[in-house]
Amino acid sequence: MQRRDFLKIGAGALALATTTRAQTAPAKRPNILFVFADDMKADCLGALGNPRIRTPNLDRLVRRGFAFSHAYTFGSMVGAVCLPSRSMLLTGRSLFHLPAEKVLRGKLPQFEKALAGQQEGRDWVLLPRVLRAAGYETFHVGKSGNGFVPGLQAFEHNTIRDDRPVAERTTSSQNHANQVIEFLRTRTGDRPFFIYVAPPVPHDPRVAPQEFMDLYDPAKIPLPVNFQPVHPFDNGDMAVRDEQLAPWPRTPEIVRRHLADYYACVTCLDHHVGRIIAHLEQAKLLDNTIVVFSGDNGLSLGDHGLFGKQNVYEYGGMHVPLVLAGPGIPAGRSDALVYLLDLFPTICNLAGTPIPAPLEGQSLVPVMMGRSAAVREYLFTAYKPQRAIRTDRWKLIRYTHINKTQLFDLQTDPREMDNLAEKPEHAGKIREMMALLEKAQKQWDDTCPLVSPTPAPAQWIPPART
Ligand SMILES: [Ca+2]
Repeated sequence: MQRRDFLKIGAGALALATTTRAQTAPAKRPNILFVFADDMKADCLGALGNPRIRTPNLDRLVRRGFAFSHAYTFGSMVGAVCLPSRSMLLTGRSLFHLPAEKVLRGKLPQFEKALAGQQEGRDWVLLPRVLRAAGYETFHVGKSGNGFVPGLQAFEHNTIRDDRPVAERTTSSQNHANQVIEFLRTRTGDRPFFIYVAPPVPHDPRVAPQEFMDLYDPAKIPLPVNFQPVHPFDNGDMAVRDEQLAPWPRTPEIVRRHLADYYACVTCLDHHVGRIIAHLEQAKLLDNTIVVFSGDNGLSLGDHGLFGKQNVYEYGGMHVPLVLAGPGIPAGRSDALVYLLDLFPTICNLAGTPIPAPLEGQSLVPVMMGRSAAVREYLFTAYKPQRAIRTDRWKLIRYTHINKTQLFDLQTDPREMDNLAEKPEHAGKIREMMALLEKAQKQWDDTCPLVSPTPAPAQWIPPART
């Protein structure tokens, strides 16, 4: 089905979000609170199936809202996966259509030219600008490091709280929640609000107040089932910053310690998200507020011997949780394959404002309203030389620098432990998935060759301990 067809369905499905209604009854538009965590693993909410972690407030959101179990950021060509992720969120553009990294970081003036349509004839739009034009009061508080600077500057109220020093990180979730509550307490007027709160949590350094650390005994946290001491081959970025957070070979003890610290930070974040939601309820704003919770990218914490987000495994760099709850959104779940860049058009739908033409994502409203089971047939992700394509059932990863392929049957092997590419009976499936990967590359303007004429050695030897 073509994008326009989906948009037509979306507009028809959601009575409160039609353009006509929005133009005639702007006062009824919902408020939007968007909580965007930093390095948020897809499998770290209690209500989404993790019995070890305590997330009571986000669990309540999941129970009354709509959760997408297969949500992904598109990928990255730099180690800081956060940067393109946050840029795609606020521009609605896909990875290979983003401006250069320095422009995203606000270090070059080209972005303003691009906004004016002077660069490659493109007509750039930004989520905060679109919502502000639709009558929203827009507020951002979040980290500046690896944030999308021109996007953040487009907010009417923009407070950057980086909280880099470790001592401050313990109260990072609290500080961000305080800022949001203060904004809600002191704002005047009756415009709907769009709040984008993006604390650097649970990103490392993973520290939380002791009461949260005390909830998790590392000895009682099970290892990931796909734990390995060292990733079995060179994935193209084996010693990037995040991978150096733990020595090689990874040990069960260090993985458990990292998981305990990570869970403590997530529970702390959950607590302070709960404070914001409690304030909305107290102020009688919650009934007309859509709450969105997600994260900029996933993370490996011992999975496959990896510790960072610089990979395309399912429980690695690109897979994130995604929950929406509020007026007009039914309780439900979907395993549709969705991107974070689908949120821009989705939020436009929910806010009752037209979807700008340049957006590349799909509104998820038809899925939430039960009018459609999917928005796309396959999902493509990319990280440096790594390329992945997945369908509902099958996943192929191609490491283009070493000409290595992995094939997984996600139906029977969701943690990607049994590489079927090494079994001759799957040659046909590999050809089929490689063809799909090439199709996706053409669709998204990715020019990376899938076969290297001069492949690097696949073996990787960890650096010696100093
Ligand atoms: Ca991140």
